[in-house]
Amino acid sequence: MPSEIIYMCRRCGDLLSVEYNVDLMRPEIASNWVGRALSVWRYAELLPIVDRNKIVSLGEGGTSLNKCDRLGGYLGLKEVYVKNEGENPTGSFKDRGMTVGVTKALEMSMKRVACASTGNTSASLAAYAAKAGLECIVLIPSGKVALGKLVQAIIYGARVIQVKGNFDDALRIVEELCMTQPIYLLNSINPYRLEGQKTIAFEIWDQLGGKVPDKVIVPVGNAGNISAIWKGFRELYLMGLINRLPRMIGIQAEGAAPIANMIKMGSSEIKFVEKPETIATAIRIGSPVNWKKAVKAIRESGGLAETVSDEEILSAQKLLARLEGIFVEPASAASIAGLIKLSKNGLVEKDELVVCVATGHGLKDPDIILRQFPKPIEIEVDVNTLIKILSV
Ligand code: AN7
Repeated sequence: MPSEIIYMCRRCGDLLSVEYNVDLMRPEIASNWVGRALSVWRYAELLPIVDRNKIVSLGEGGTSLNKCDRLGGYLGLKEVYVKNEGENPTGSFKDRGMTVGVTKALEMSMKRVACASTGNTSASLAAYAAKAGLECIVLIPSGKVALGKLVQAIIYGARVIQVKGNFDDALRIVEELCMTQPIYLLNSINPYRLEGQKTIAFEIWDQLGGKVPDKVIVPVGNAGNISAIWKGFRELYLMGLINRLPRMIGIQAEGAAPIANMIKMGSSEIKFVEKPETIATAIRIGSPVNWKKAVKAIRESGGLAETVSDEEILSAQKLLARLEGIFVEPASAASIAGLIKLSKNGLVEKDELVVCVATGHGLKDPDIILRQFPKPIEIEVDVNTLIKILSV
């Protein structure tokens, strides 16, 4: 029942997924979308909200899809695109899920919402809870959340609680909290959030004028987003709006790569990482709750997974900023680092249309940049000094 507060299947204990009446799965639905702005709610027919007048929105979605010719040229690839999710209201793709999830919390008359987070989920939930007038509780791993994200959760008025453990530990206890208290859980075990996030696929399809990418490259942490994007493409296919599907490519940081390791080994079992470690704190996750959905997305689509080192992540972050003017946070740069590695290994070919999903804004994590560069030079107010300096 859509009105029931439930996160896991009562029979098998697995996560749930939102499925729509087959009558909705027709190409004619898309004619409703044409007159609406590019945004999450352009695709309202395929979002699980009953009363559209009660939507909690901050203007999420409608992010740019940038054709990256300088990056493509550098890699010898013809059609590289970056979907810049940093343009969302709180600076990450999480807003797509929260507009749906927090609206759902209101539909269910919940007064309090909560999540565990590596940073972006908490920033996003805090903002949407503020807009909705709900009390927000966020649990974050002590000292492992990028400054910008922490600041966001604080200013939006969330109750921020640091847990002496990692994200996986924080998620475990917030799940327990929400099972026993009337608090609505908005981590990605909540299937409504993934519904909002699947609109990344719809927008890519719209922005490419109905073309389907050959490959979609996504950084993977808790593995909700890659699952959601795959669901989006599959729904377009079920509606008869596209006649082929992209290959889904998941990228994880070397020190937090249970899914990539499993896929690369062709294994049927996952080995969670007990002490995940990476500079990309957003994806510093060892036990991704959506792993089954993500593995299915990658395998069903004929895709693959790859790991990248912290060094590769930072160098891809710099490269994207300098070649394309797009500043993303380290976790997002993992998708670019993945593209670089795969193209070097011949796993992305010259003529393929590739879309990298850049999940969050670079300003979220300024410390990581300052640590890598010297302080800018300082001069007296004197034009001759300026000219002298510029000439060397
Ligand atoms: C920038 O905020 O898990 O694979 O708690 O912030 O759907 O988990 C963040 C994840 C990629 C991974 N890029 O997405 C959180 C959190 C950025 C992110 C991911 C996250 P999933």
